[in-house]
Amino acid sequence: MKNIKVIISGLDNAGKTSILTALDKKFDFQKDIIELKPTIRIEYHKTVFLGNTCYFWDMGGQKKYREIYKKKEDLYFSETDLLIYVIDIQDKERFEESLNYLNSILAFFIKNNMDVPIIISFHKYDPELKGYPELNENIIELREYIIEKYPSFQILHQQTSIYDIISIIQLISYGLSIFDNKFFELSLLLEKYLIEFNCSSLIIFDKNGIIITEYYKDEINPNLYVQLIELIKEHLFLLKRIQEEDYKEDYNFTSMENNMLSYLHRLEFKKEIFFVSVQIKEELKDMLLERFSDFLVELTNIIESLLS
Ligand SMILES: Nc1nc2c(ncn2[C@@H]2O[C@H](COP(=O)(O)OP(=O)(O)OP(=O)(O)O)[C@@H](O)[C@H]2O)c(=O)[nH]1
Ligand SMILES: [Mg+2]
Repeated sequence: MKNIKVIISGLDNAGKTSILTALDKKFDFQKDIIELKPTIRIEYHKTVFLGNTCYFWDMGGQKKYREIYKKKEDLYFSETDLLIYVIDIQDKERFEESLNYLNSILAFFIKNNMDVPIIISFHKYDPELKGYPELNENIIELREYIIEKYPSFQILHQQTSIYDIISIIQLISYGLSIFDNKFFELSLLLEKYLIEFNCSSLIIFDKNGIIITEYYKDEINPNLYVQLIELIKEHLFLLKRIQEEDYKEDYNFTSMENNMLSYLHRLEFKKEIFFVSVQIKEELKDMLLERFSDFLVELTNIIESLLS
């Protein structure tokens, strides 16, 4: 069992606390305060993911705080396992300031030979803004700049908005999944069974609704995608109910539009609970059920090695 320290940084008003609040509401993250001497109170949010306890440090981004962190860098930034850096992509005027702040954090990591994986959250990418070319160009530019400037870091990125809860879940899930290369094996397994079941999507959640791994059909059309998002939302909702009501059913089929079915399967393993979520055409249901136990055997093998 490991403790994972995740720093969430970015300028004031970037949306860090909002991101964590969205997660708290949806899942059972526990909120707490760490008293850090001398003056600052850092709020941290905690969850357990695959047997590891993850602490998310919400680092207030106002200038006066940034100056304090700078003075006591060791206290705040040492032993960081993952940096999530949030940039408000609607606030072009402050891109430069934000990149400077990112630079000062990475300078600390470089100075101390810390090989910290980084996820950049291009935040406030609200659903209604997705079609704006200027916004998308800004993101590409920022991304290229960052990747070019810091070739020695492993940098992932994700567009996020608090109005798109899936994007927030993906942000956290990608972040946590880079700690173990067995996730790669899981991804291959999902790819294999996606083809075998001929389904549209295959997703594994932990009991808090954090995505452990996911796989989608390549040629997913926009209609299907909207349905898929609805399905994930519904499954997260169901997950929450299952937790609250101590629901014991092992699976649940729900009919969706266009002869599609959503299937949620509960898997209990070494006292940990996982969920497999599948979106599939109705006529393929029997075939799915026939082959599902083989899939579960292979899945359990990998999860076992992840938990050990
Ligand atoms: N449009 C939009 N607004 C957002 C989003 N996320 C956060 N906001 C807004 O941005 C403002 C700042 O959000 P906070 O979460 O307080 O920002 P913060 O990064 O924690 O700021 P500091 O604590 O000062 O560092 C609030 O008014 C939020 O409602 C988003 O995805 N889209
Ligand atoms: Mg905040």
